Amino acid sequence: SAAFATLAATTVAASAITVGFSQIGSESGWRAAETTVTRQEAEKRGIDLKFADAQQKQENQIKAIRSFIAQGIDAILVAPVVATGWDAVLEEAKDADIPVILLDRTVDSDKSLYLTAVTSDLVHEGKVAGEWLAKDVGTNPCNVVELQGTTGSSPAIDRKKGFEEGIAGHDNIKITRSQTGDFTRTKGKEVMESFLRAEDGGKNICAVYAHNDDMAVGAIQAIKEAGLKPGTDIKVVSIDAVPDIFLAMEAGEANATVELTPNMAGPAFDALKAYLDSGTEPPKWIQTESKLYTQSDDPKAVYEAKKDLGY
Ligand code: GYE
Repeated sequence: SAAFATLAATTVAASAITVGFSQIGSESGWRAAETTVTRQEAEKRGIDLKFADAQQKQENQIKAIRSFIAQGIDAILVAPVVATGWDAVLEEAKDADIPVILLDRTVDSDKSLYLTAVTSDLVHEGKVAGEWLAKDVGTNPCNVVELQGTTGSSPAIDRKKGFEEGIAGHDNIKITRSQTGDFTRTKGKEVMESFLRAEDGGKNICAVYAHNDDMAVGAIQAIKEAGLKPGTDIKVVSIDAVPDIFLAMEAGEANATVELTPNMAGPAFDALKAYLDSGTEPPKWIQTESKLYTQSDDPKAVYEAKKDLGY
């Protein structure tokens, strides 16, 4: 009947939801793309997205989440900068019946404190990078320097572990130095410069493993400034698959990367909708794909395909 149709239309309009997103900051090209894509995915679905940039600080994320709770919004997305210290604020969201979805990084809190986590298999990514290197160097000796992500973040912990698994059993490959570059180009370059100085101008380094492409791009710059050829004198392997690493690959200056999709929000919003509409509980982990790219994967074409996607 007409009355029913009106009521249904009203219900649809009233069901537009508000979601708070506590983003880490803008340390990397990948992070910038995730922010852009999250806004696009929200807009597509008519979701009102409240965005909070934490400038890399957990305390700012906790404040933002508390403010979302106080506003009584419908759900919260959070990309947790570090893995520990979330229990209290997640309990508060739970007490307020506001579902929380983790994006791209995990926490060490009890799984009952969040609805789901949309992330890649961060250990697997590191393992793929390590296995690529092991295959590439064969039986030649290889000293590796490692640029770690943000200290205490799940990708830094897991990508380190995974890489070590990937090179396990290859006694010719050794990680000789490992330090954080905080997922940024600037720090990646700085730390690589200190590694090069400490290792006879780089002569004792066979490869650099960076926990993200941005640090790899910084390291490539440092290697060039030291008078060596990145990609040949020192192999470069990293994670994310941002457009700039494909330019470096095309130039022969980067060797391999493992792709991380910046679209974590799409699957998160889909799971949220099913949950809010019909109470469907998503799995605790929604895993995104990881794909290895090397110089033989037409880096120029990949660059062209990716360059306008929000990076
Ligand atoms: O790889 C890196 C970033 O949390 C998995 O964070 C993500 C990582 C990503 O800044 O570039």
